[in-house]
Amino acid sequence: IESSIPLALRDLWKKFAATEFSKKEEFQREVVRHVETTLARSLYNCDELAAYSGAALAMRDKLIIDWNKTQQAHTLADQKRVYYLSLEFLMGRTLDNALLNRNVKEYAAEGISELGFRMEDLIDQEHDAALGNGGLGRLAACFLDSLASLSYPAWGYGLRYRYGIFKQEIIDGYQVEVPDYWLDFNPWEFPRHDITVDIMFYGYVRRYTEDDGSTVNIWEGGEVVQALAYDVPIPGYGTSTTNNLRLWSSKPSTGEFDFQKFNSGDYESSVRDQQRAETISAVLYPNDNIDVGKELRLKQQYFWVAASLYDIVRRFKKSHRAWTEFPHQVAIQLNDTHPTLAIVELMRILVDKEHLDWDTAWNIVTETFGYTNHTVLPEALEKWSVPLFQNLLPRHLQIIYDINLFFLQSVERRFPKDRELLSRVSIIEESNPQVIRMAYLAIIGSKKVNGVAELHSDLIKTTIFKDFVNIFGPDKFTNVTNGVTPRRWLHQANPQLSALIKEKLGSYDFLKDLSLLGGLEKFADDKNFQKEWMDIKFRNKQRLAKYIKDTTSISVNPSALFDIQVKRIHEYKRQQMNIFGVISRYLSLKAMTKEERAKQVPRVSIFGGKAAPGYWMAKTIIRLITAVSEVVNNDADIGDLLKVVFIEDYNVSKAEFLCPASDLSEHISTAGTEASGTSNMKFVLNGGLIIGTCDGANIEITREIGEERIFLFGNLAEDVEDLRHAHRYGKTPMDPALKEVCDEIQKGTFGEPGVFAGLIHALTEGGDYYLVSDDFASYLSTHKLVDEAFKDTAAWAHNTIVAVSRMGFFTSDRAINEYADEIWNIDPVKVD
Ligand code: CR6
Repeated sequence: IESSIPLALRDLWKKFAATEFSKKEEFQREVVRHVETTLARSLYNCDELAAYSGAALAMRDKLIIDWNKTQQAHTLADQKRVYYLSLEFLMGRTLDNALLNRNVKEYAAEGISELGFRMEDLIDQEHDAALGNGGLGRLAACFLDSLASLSYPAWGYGLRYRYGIFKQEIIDGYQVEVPDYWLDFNPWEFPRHDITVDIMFYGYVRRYTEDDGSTVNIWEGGEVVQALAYDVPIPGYGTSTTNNLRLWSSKPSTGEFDFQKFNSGDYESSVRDQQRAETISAVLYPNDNIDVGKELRLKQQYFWVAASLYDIVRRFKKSHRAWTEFPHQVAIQLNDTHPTLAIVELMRILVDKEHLDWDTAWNIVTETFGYTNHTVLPEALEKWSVPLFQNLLPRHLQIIYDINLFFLQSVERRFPKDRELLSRVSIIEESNPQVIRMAYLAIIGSKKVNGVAELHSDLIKTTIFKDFVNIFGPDKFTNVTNGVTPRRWLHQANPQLSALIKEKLGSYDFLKDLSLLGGLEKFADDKNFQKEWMDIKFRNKQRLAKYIKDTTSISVNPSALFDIQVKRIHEYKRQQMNIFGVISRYLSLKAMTKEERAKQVPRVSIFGGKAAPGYWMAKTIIRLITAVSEVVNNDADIGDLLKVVFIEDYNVSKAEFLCPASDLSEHISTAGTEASGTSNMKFVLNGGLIIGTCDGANIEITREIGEERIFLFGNLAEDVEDLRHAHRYGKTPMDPALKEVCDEIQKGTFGEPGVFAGLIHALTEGGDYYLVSDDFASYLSTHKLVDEAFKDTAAWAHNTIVAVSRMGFFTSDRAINEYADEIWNIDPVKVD
């Protein structure tokens, strides 16, 4: 490419090429320049927000220079790339992370302080980028950090929602949703006005025969919407690799307005068309682990998948390789079934547009895709109604029918006469209306299918995808246990702990190779080290106590045991069991004498999490938590012995200061329901212990850190079916302690009992599907063990140090290396 540009021009360009700041004064100059020119402010009206903006823009310039270098290096290297398709990227804030990943925070903070601000305050000005619901979206964000940090040539593709996950307000104890308009100032994205793709919807399929006798299907769309690319640079840690996250935004394809309508005076309808187009990327669906089957959601999925594939194919075609080379240049990972249409769209491109024969195209497709399953919950498995699909994507439906036909024919050849098998594995479910089972399509169209923790990967093989293991053989199915990035979840969230670890291990190398934490174990009994370790925990708890005081006016004692459950509110995650446990503790405390009370370990029970706006039970659970907190926190008999706090609007930034402040965190889903969980990893990595069920990644955490360091309780996944069965046939009397709790609620101790009737009903007539009663006794007795263990500070310190030293496995770097080696077949590219 270079040689096509005249030497003189190249020299001139090089002379004036943008340079990166690399010391304090240069950083300060960039900040002031941005404040004065980009933002048109001055020394006299530069507030914290303007100073944040200046710092962020200066940092962005630095990232973009490395981003350019990286993209050039990747083009030159011409190696296989991976594309991570995810409808959710829960990025949180960027400034702090970028400063730390680029190792400039120290001098930048000094520079900011000389300019009259505190870096901490500026960091706090940033709005979270909350384009996700929970674990799945945050996992995608951790994976981007690891991909860049390990120098893999990788792109993320997602949607640029104008509104991320709603903000949660608690009003009179109830959740109220407030829209999250986060784009008023977002310095981290670059609109690419030159990168647009027209995306079709609706219309019909025209079929005709070519001169050579072959049939051609042409989809003539009804509606056309334009996808516009926004690029977000993703800096790696300790490398200049800066990858790209490309988010698509929708707009009308004919420009601002339909001018014909506009000129003919039909102004309103031309504006309506524009709004209709913009609606596609307007809002993130706020559901976690539940499928609602709305047409707009399917439009979002196709819009994003079609734009991304167009982009990927365009990049591939620049290399003028044969189509059969495609899987050697491109790996596409489907984050859950949301992007499954990519399989169909690539078939459409190869067959209808590039005129490959079906089998060649299908071979390419099935060598390209990988599918990650994130749940076994039946209500979360995506199914699209055939009539809806027929109307919106008529050609894609035909292709799905063909994929299904050829698949079922091959199954029939191998398992003749097994009619039941055919109907069980058909992509089309014969319900009324018929529905398309997206997970089946994803399995059939992918090379590899993985679950996200060992138990989960085993469960999908033996339950929901059992037939497919029979058909394809076990090798198609694999496990990649989730991980979290230690850059954000240790170094950034808990700088004091990270610094202490560095002091002991001699360097920050553990942030790149988390197994080096193993070197801490030999200090686990060192009294001085234990003290420094516990002092840091205490300061993090003090900081949280102050936050709780400032935001809720509840006073909590930082010496109390901080017990935290923060995650989306879901019946399967069993926040209801936690709050029932809190009520039970309250009742026991009330029944004690003064002397007995004096021996109890003070507790602060902290909850946080959003309920999907339409999930009534989840909202009732929040209401019970807030109701209990009103009663318990104001009971003079109880004082500091028990406090209950609900943290409003749990999000990534709040997770960053909650994780370092826990003594105990709760991961108590009904066994077999939580695919992995990732906050369990974050809490242990920050020196907290966990109480949990034998579910998801808790099991592997136990294997790594040792069962003496985790408070496991409850029934096992293998027993769940029988227990549910027993409930259905009325064979399970309610646990007596739980009965007491229910009676107390029904007495009105926590306000009008009618409000909570649904929760009680679920335990009784509802058949206790999540087995709260079955696990309650062991849950309570395990909490007693926790109290006892907490009294022995030295042993507690020892256990948390050993646990942290053995958490190396749970870095997302390990997970990404596994994907790279076993699923994607990609190698890193060095960027100098
Ligand atoms: N809700 C799982 O429930 C897992 C993440 C990431 C989830 C959770 O256990 O850790 O994915 N599943 O793998 C889905 O979103 C479907 C989640 O976040």
